[in-house]
Amino acid sequence: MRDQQGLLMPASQLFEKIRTRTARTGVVGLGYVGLPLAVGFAKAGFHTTGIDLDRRKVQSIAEGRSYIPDVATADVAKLHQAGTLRATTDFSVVRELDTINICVPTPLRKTKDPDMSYIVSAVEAIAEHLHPGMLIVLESTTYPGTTEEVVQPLLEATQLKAGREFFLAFSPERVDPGNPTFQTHNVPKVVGGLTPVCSQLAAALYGTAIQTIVPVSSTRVAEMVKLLENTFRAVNIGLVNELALMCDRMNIDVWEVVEAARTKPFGFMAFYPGPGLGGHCIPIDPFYLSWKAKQSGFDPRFIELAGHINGGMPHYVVDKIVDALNTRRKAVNGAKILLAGVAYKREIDDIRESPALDILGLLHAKGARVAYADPFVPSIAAREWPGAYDLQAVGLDRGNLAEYDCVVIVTEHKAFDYDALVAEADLIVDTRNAIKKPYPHVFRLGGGKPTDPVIAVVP
Ligand code: SAJ
Repeated sequence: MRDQQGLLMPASQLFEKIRTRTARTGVVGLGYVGLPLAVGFAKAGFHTTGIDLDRRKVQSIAEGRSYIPDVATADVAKLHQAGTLRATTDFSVVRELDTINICVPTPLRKTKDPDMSYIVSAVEAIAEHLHPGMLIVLESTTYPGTTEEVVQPLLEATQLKAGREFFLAFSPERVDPGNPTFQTHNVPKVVGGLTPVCSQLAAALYGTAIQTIVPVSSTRVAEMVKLLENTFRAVNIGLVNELALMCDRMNIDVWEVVEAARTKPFGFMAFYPGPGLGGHCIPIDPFYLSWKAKQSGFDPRFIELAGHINGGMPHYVVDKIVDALNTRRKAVNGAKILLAGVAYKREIDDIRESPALDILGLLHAKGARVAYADPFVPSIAAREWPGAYDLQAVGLDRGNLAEYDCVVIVTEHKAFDYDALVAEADLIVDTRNAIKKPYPHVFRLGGGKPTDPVIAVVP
C-alpha cells in the first residue's frame, strides 16, 4: 500500500506521527547515552518510554530523579510529572511504541572479541513485540555490518520485512560524559539507514531533538564513522606514548615538545602521553574494528600496534617507579607506594579499564604495599583489580606524604595539592605532567632525566 507520493503507508504514517509528535518513542538502555536521549525526545514533545533491566534506574525515573550527572533531576521530575517520560523493565511495552533507540553496552570479551550479548538480547526482546510501522535505531558502538548481519535477521524472524513493514537504521552515540559544551542536543548526529526511507525516518526523529543531522548512505558507513573517530584517538595516543618512551631514552621533554607542536595552527592535533588507555570507549572500540577487519582477511596493523603500545604503558610506569626507588637504594618489594588518582581520566569517577588498576596490580605482584587517593573514587572492590582485596581511598594531605616511599600521579585531579606533594614526598613519578616544573625527586613520564629546577636567567 502506498500513499499519493508513492511512499509506503507505514512510512508515511510514521513520518506524520513524528511530525505531530504523536509517535510513542522508546529507548532501550538508560545509561549515560540512553537517558539523555530519552529526556531529549520527551523534551521534544514525545511520550517517551525508557526500558532498562536495572530496576534501580527505572525506580529513580519513577521518583523523578536523575542518576546521570549530565541529566538534571529537575528535567526528569518535570517530564515524569507531565507524563511524557516513564520507564519500565517490561519489554511488552514495545507493542505500544512507534520508535525504539537501542543504547546498550558493547564491551569486549577477555579474548578481545566483541561481546554482542547485550545487543542480541535487547533485539530479541524487541522482536517479540515488533509490529508494522516501527522504526528501530541501533546506537551502540559496534563493528561495521552489525545492523544488517545481526539486528536485521533477528527482527525479520518475525516475518516482517525491514525497509517495508518496519524501518532500521544505525546512528553512533557521541556522548562525552561531563562535557560542559557538547551535549546530546548539540552534537551533530550521523544517521545511516538500511534504505533511504529508513534514513529519512531516523533523520526526522532525531531532527526533533538534535540540532544537526548528518545522513550517510548506509548503516555500515554510520557504524564505521564512530570506529574511525575513536580509533583515531587510540592510534594518536599510542603515537605520543611511543614518543614519550623515545624522549625518555633521548633525554628530551616530550611535554615541551607537544606544547610547542601545538602552536602549529593547522595540520596538528595535540595528544598527551599517559599511564595507559582507560574508559569504555577508546581502549575497546578499535578492537571491534580490528576484529571485523580480520574476518575480512585484512591485517589491521595500526590498531594492533597502538593497542600494544598503550597496553604496555602501565608496565613502563612501574619500570619508572623501580628506577626512582633505585635512586634511593630501595626495592619495590616492601615499599609503601601511593597512587594519586585511579579514575581513567581527570575529574570523573569512572575506573573502567583504568590503567591505575593495572599499575596497582603490577606493584602488588612485586610485593609493594599499595594505597591510593582519589576524591572521586571512595573504594575499589576486590574484583576490580588484580590484588583481589578491597581498597579504601586514603587522603592525600600535607603531613601524611612522607610515610610513602613513592607517590605516583596517575590521574591529575584538580583537587590534589601538588605543592604539598613536591614539598613532602620523597619520590614522585608523574605520568601526567601535573608537576609542571622539573625537580630532582620528580620522575616524569617522557620527561627525560630528573633535573634541578631551571633557574631563569634574568636577561
Ligand atoms: N588519553 C591519553 N592522552 C590523550 C587523551 C586521552 O592518554 O591525549 C587517555 C585518557 O587518560 C583516558 C583514555 O585515553 O584514559 C580515553 O580518554 P578520552 O579523552 O578519549 O575520553 P573518553 O574515553 O571519555 O572518550 C570519549 C569518547 N566519546 C565517545 O565515544 C562518544 C571520545 O570519542 C571523545 O573524543 C572523548 O570522550 C573526549 O574527547 O572527551
